[in-house]
Amino acid sequence: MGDLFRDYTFGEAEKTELDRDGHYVLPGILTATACERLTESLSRIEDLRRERDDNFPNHHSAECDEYLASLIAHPQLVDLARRVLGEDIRYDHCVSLNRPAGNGGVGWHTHNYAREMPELGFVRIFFYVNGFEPDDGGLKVVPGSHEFRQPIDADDDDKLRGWLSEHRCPATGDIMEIVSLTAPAGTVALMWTWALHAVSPRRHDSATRWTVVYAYRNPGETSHARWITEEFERNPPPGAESLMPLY
Ligand SMILES: O=C(O)CCC(=O)C(=O)O
Ligand SMILES: [Fe+2]
Repeated sequence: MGDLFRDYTFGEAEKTELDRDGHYVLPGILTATACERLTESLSRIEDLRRERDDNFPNHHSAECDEYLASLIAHPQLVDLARRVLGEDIRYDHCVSLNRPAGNGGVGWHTHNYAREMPELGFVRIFFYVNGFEPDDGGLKVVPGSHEFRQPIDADDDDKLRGWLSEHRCPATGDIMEIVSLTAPAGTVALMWTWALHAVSPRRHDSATRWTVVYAYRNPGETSHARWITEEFERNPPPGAESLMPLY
C-alpha cells in the first residue's frame, strides 16, 4: 500500500496538546499521491451524490469507493488513530465533507459518544486534501470545549460568544475563545469528538473543498455516528476485519 503520510511528529507532547485543546493540526502531511487519489475518489463521490440525489455516498463514502475503503486499515492511519486512542480501536465512519463553491458551512456543534464514560475516546481524523482559508470553508474550534463532554450548539459565532462568556473550561478554569484554523493542502486535523466546532461558508469563487473524515473510537458504547451497512460489516476491506465490530 502506498504511503498516506509524509514524515510527521505526533508523540507525547503533541498528544498532550490534543488533550488540552481538543484538536491538533498536522499541516500538509498527506503525500502528493494520496492527495491525487483522494481528489479522484472524492470527485467521484460528489458525482454519485448528485446522480442519486441522496446522502448515501457522503455518509458511506468508503462503501462507494475502493480507495477510500482501503484507507480504513491503512497502517499509517491506524497507527495515528492508536497514538490517540490506544491499542483497542474500532472504525466508526468515513464521511465525505466536500464543500463546493457557495456551500453554507455548518454551525457550532459537538458530537456525542460515551458521555458518561470519559475513558472511551472518539477521534475524528479530517483529511483537508486541498486545504482551506479561515473565511473559505474553514474549520473553527474552541480549545478546551471538549472537556464539557456535552451537546452544545449555536447558529453563529455571536450566539456562541454569548454562551462562552458564561462558561469557563472545566479542566483549567480558563476563558474559552473561538479559533479559526488555516490548513494548507494535504492537512490532517485530529479532533476529539466532544470538541465544539463549526465551518465557515465556502466562497462563491472558490474551487470545491475536497475533504473526508475517518472516525475511530474505543469500543464500549453504541455509536450514533456509526454509518456502516450490514453488508460492509460482513465484507470489510482487507485488513479492517478487527476494526469493524461495534464492540
Ligand atoms: O466540514 C468540515 O470541515 C467539518 C464537518 C463536521 O462538522 C464534521 O465532520 O464533524
Ligand atoms: Fe462535526
